[in-house]
Amino acid sequence: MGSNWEDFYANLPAPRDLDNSIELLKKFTERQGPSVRGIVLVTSGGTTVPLEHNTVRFVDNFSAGTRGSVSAEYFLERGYAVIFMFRHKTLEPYSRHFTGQKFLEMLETNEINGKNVVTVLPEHSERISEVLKKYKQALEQEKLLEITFTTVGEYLWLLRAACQALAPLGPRAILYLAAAVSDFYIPPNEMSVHKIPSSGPPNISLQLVPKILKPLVSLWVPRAFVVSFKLETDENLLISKARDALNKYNHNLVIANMLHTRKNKVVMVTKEKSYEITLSNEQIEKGEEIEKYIIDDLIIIYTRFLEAH
Ligand code: 9Z3
Repeated sequence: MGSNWEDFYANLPAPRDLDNSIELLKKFTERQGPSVRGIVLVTSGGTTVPLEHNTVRFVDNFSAGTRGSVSAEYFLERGYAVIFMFRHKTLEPYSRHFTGQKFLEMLETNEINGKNVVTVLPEHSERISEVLKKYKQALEQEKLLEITFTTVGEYLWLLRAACQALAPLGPRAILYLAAAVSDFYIPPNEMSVHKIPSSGPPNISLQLVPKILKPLVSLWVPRAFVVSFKLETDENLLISKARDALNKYNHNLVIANMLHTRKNKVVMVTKEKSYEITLSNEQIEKGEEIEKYIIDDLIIIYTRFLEAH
C-alpha cells in the first residue's frame, strides 16, 4: 500500500461530514447559471498528519493560507465563482484583512444613553467598508462557497468530492491547488489508537501519499484547467521540478515558488514557456499583492485554453 491511489482511498476512512460537503458542492455548482465565467476550486492552507487515532499530536506545515485566500478574492473580482477549500483556522478571503488585535485597534467603544456602542474609527472606515462590500456581494450573488479540512485524509476526500462536482462543467472548471499538502502520512492500520506513551522515544514511520494530481488530471476532471503549485527551498531545483510535474501530469500550469520569497516572486511554468512575476520594492511598499498579477496572467492563459477548446 502507499503507491496506488485506489488502495489509498479504500483504506482511508471518509470524514464524518463528507455527505454534507458533497451536498453543498452539488448545490453550489448547479446554482451557477450559464453567465458564470467559470468555477474555480481554490485549495488553501496546510494539512495535518495525525500520529494517533485519538489525535493528541500531529505533523503540520507552515502554510498560512495567504496565497489561497488572496487569490480567491481576485478570482471573485474577475467574475469567477469560487469554491474555497481551506484548512480550518487558516486565512479566509475578506476576513483575512482584519485578523488578530489589528482589528480591535480599528474600533472604539463609547457609552451612549447608558448603552455601549461600538464604532469603527473614522480612519479605518473606508478600508473596512470596501472589503465588507466585496464580501457581502460575493455572498449575495452566491459566488463563494467555503468548505474545510484539517487532516491530509480529509483534504484528499474533499478534493475528490469537489472534482466530482466540477467534472460536468468541463473546461469551465479551474483547479487552483495552492494548499500545502503533506507528502507523507501514517496509514490508519499502522497508527496508534491512543496517545503515544512518552516512556521511550517513539518509532514513527511515515509512508508516501500517492500523487493525487495523476488521477485528478487524467480521470476526475480531464477537461478542466488545472493549476498546481510547486514549493522548494533549493532554488536550483525549482524550475526543473515544476517542469517535471507538468510533463508527468500533463496539466496546464505550474506556479513555482520558494519558501522565503513566495510573497514577492513566483515563476509561471507552462508547456510553452516559463517566466517570472515579481513585485518591485515600490509595489511591496504600497502593499500590492502578487496574487493580483498571478490571477491576471492566469486568466490570459486560461482564455487561450478555452479558445483552443
Ligand atoms: C504553494 O506552493 C503555495 O504557494 C504556498 C503558499 C503553500 C507556498 P501560504 O499559504 O503559502 O501563503 O503561507 N502550494 C503548494 C505546495 C505543495 O505542497 N506543492 C506540492 C509540491 O511542491 C505539489 S502539489 O510538491
